[in-house]
Amino acid sequence: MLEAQPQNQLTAATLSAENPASIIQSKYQPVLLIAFILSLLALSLSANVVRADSAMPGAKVLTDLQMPESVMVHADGRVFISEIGGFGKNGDGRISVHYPDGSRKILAEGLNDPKGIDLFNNQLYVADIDHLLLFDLDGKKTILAKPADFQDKPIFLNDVEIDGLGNVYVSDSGDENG
Ligand SMILES: [Ca+2]
Repeated sequence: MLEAQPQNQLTAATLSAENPASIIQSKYQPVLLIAFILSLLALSLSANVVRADSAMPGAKVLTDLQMPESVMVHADGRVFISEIGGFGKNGDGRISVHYPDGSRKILAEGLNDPKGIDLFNNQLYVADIDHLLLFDLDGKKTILAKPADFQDKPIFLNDVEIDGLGNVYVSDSGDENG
């Protein structure tokens, strides 16, 4: 039988009564944090987003992004991208929206270091360091979870995923020690 890794923690906190979904916090092992940092370094060297099928000639490349982190595509073709801006610099993060016709707009700005994003019921969930934010597709912001709402103080909220029931899962990579 496998024994649980002591550095892996899985905790849960319940959101407000209006939203019965739960937040699952998990802390990755340090090696994953290192891999994440390396991926950030790679992104900072090539700050754009390329469709995975970009091996095809004429593939579309999205540029002029400020340390892009996560990409989520709406069923109607809109592409949402979290942009960290300066890593560790607050207030310069944003969410941009890129339309199939090539136009773009900023859905949200003034964020800190937004990372994981997910779409559910036409709302965009955003993990921003120690807050879980929710934006409607017009950019109206709701704070879904602040630091005190988590069982363990969030340090480095990273990925976010919503299951089919509306439960919200968010990973916390922790500090340099995991
Ligand atoms: Ca930032």
